[in-house]
Amino acid sequence: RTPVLRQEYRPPAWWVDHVELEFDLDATETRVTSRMSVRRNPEVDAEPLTLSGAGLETKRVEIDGEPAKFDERGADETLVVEGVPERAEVTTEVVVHPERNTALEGLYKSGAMLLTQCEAEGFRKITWFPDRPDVMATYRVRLAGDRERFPVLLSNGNCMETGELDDGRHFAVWNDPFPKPSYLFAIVAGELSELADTFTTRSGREVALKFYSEPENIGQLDHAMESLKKSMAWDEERFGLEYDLDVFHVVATHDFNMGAMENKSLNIFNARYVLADRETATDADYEAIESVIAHEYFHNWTGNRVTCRDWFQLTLKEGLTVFRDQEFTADMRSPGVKRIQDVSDLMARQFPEDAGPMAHPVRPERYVEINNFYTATVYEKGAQVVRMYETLLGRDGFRRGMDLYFERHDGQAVTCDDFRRAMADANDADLEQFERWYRQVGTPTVEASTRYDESAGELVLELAQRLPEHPDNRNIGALMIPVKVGFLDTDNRPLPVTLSGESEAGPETRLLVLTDEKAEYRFRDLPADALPSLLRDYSAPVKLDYDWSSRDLARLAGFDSDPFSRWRAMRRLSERVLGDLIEGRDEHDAELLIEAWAAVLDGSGEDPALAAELLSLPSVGELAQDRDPVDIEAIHAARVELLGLLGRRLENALRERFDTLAPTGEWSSEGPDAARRRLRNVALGLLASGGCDDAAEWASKHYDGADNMTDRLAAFRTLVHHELEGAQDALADFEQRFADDQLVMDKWFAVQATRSDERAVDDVRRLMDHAAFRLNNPNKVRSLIGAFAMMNPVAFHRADGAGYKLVGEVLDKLDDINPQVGARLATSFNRWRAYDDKRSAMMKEQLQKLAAKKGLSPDIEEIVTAALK
Ligand code: HT7
Ligand code: ZN
Repeated sequence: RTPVLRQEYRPPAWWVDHVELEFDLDATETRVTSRMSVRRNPEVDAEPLTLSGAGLETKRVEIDGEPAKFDERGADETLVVEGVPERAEVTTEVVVHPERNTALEGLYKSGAMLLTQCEAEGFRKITWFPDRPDVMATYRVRLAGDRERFPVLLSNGNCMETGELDDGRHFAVWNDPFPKPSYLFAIVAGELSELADTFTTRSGREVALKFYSEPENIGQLDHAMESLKKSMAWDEERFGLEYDLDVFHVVATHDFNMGAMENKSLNIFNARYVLADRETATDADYEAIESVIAHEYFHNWTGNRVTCRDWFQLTLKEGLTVFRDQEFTADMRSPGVKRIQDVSDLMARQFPEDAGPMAHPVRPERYVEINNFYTATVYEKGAQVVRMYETLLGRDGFRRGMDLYFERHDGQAVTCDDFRRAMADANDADLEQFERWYRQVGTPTVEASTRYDESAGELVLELAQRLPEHPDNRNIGALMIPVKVGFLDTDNRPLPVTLSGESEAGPETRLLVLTDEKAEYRFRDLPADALPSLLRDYSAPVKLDYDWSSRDLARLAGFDSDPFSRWRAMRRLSERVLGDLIEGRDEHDAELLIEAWAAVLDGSGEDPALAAELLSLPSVGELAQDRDPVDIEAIHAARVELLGLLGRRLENALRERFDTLAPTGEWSSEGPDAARRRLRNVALGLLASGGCDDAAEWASKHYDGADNMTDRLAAFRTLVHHELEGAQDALADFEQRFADDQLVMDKWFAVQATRSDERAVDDVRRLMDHAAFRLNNPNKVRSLIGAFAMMNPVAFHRADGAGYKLVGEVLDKLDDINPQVGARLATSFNRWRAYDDKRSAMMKEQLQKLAAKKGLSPDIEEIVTAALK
């Protein structure tokens, strides 16, 4: 298939100023009439009006009320309308079939509800339209349907009118005064319960907030509502951004391809990011809900009011909005812990993508299927790129840039270059070189070395940067890389960082900006043995190459003032020990690691959440990342051995922590209480890893006595993953207790799918026949098959290929049901070349089988072709 290229962007030949849509709703057959006010774009060469559409049954096409001559081209899914004057009203009428739509893009059915998903190119599955984000129109929408089946009828904007029709039908008219791209369009129709509240903006406008769910879940919406109100207040405070309409709606659905969607004033959410109560949601769920609610709300300005010119600019809205939601969570909870979690997530998910067959810049250059580019690179690395603006310009400078961005571009569809220019112009800064971050592929490396210049009495830090080998990196040149540095003295106290030639003592953390391939920085008044702490706060999305001794890593892990630096040091130390164990070396620094963990446990009362982050080992998947060939069994065995050692050697301290962290007051999902639970559950897991005698008894007691899902799930996981006595009872109890709760059953599936035992393959096969499992439900696919393929390398890479076969079979089916979800799963075969010959051949076989499939979706084809290349 021919890819779309970024360089080939052309402005649209036609604008659409306004659309009137009419929906005659029915699950089997919905009729959609569209009246578009179109206008020729005088700035481009004349072309006939060309509309996009997919799977539409066209009934009528008219120009200004008269039948039009048109050409429907199935191959490129377009409708070319001949003879449209400079300005005209173009009417189309089509029929679509929501019930048959298993891809969950366009108009589809979830339970008894009808709803839409339009980003990126789903609007064309609803009606003929120039379905591209730079065509922005106002929408007026009339929904009509059976009153009993669809008592609630929602669309974007304000409700203008409702009324009764014949035959038990009714209607509602919605008007959205803000011009928007078609991907932000939405409707929802169904029998839904409502939780209502209000928010008064700082300029005194009252906004009606309404959350909708299926009636049985109405009691689980409060946390999401509170999160929304916090988000609205935070965006006013931090960025001066107020909500602009009188209503804001959120609807929860169980059938959704991603997390949530920021449709103008009608956000649609995967139920897992809305519904929560103490019995069914973990603390992590509570935090994720708060952050996704914030993310979608923040899109109202960064994405909706100012949108993307084309899909290559996706990071303009996504990178920026992820940065904003990360900052929000940092403010609501613990900034240090949040930073660690974001970076660790980047390393676990984005680094492999950056090193894999689908590697692309944060602003991709080409795509076949845009849905494949909603990636960790565009989102998470994109957020790190945005964070670098703030690091370079300071918080106030960043705010000035944001203000100018909105002043210049409100109501427009723009590019990443427009954003960068606003940042530069608002601060009188030169950010030309910064543009390279948008073009480079792969994770850059910064090599650092230090030496002491005796004669000058200066400590010298040398930094050099390097991009990975990739054809697209050939003409990039040096990046602009902010590197925050600090130094510790021999008592592990921070030292002022003063550059040679400066008269006053510098700060404890200093920002260096590396703009050349190599640079040397000279510091005065530092002792020769000062311990460098580099890339504090993870100030740039790079790999840092510096040769710390294990002892120095332990010092940084214990005493650096920067939480991220502490976490990274601990991570490196454990990777070093694990590396030695994997290679079968007898000499290793496990004792040092045990000491460092003991110190963390000892001081964990101060910040249990940070302690929980520090007391973790890299996963088998992360350890496999940089290895070639990968020996999964050896990695897993080393990890089990080290966890066992840590569990045994720290047993007393762990027991003591488990006891002292027991709850004393009322349950709350808030930070301190959640942090206490978190560390307590880490302690329980380690005790089980250590094979401590009464681990089974403790875990069962913890399971039975749990009054919240965090504890119950942690105990359940410990029992099942360590195959402790009581695991079978817990499996049965959990299943029976939560049989009616789809979201909790997802957890039940995921725990079994991630048991790092080769028999997990057979369990997954069996569970696919469970009454609660559906292959056409993305949450179920993700929790059982996705968790197995992505988070259980031990079982997925089973030597006889049973794991590959299972995932290959599922992919074959998913390709027909939901290619978008299938394509994500297909990336589990990306590293097939890094395994031993037998495994490698078996993985390749699955990829080839898929590639040979007749009618393979472009989504899966793009992933499979890249992997096989
Ligand atoms: N902007 C949205 C991205 C999206 C999506 C959401 C739900 C289903 C399909 C989707 N395709 C793309 C979500 C976000 O980043 O906020
Ligand atoms: Zn987003």
